[in-house]
Amino acid sequence: METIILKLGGSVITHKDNNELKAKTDVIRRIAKEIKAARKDNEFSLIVVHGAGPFGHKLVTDYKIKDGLDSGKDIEGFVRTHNSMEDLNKIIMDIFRAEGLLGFPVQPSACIIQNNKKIERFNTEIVKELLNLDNRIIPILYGDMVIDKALKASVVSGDAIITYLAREFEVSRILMGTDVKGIFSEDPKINPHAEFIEKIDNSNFDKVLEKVTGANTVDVTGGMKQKLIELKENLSGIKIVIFNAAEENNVYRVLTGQNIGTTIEI
Ligand code: ATP
Ligand code: IP8
Repeated sequence: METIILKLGGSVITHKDNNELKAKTDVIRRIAKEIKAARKDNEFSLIVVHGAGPFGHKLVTDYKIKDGLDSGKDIEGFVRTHNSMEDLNKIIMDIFRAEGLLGFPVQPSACIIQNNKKIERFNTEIVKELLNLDNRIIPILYGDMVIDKALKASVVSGDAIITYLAREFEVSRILMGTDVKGIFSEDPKINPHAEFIEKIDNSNFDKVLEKVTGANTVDVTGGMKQKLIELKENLSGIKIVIFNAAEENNVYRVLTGQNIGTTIEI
């Protein structure tokens, strides 16, 4: 049976655009219903990873802890950012539960240690065992603040978690839900005439990357550009789809194998 990783981008599930600490509960509910419908039609194991939006990026920026911890106030920032990510995760968990999904939170800060902003150790066994126990269980992880051997603590993005998991598990597809149709020749929010790119492979990757920028929002993990670099550095041979999860029915469509968004095969 195939194992799929689904990313719910911070831009989809929170008000990342205006930097407000509010979850888009209607969107999360719709996505939960679409996951449920897809599972009725197809059998697959699913891991969900969600981004932070302002619940993480705003706090890390306000406390100025992007590059590690220093003073006592930074320690407070580290703890409060993690607390805030748990708040967002709880909103998602409650909605998934209300919709009848068996979401199971796996707290990244309790199983990941970084060294200079890179994952050094990640105990993925619990995720593996949850999926082995019953494939209706959906482990849910998220971008978080974790212990860092060089910097005391640092941010781990949902995207870094995904690439690590994908290398550990036999993942067939990574589906990255964001708030734009896929990858464009330029940021489509800045240039509405930017050209949509349907397929990225080794022949056009570098050219595409030149034109991709970070997010226009408060984002300490590098936005779309860092997402592509992360994927290229760590994953080859896995099909990745970047798609618009803010658009109705797209999560259902992509989970059931319909062709939408930008496909990356590198
Ligand atoms: P998070 O990382 O917080 O989970 P996310 O996964 O939803 O969020 P972002 O990091 O916010 O994704 O990146 C998505 C944003 O990237 C889009 O909203 C878009 O404005 C921006 N972007 C920049 N360059 C491009 C490009 N060439 N093609 C598509 N989007 C781009
Ligand atoms: O939104 C960032 O995760 P991302 C996590 O997946 C924090 O990049 C704490 C800012």
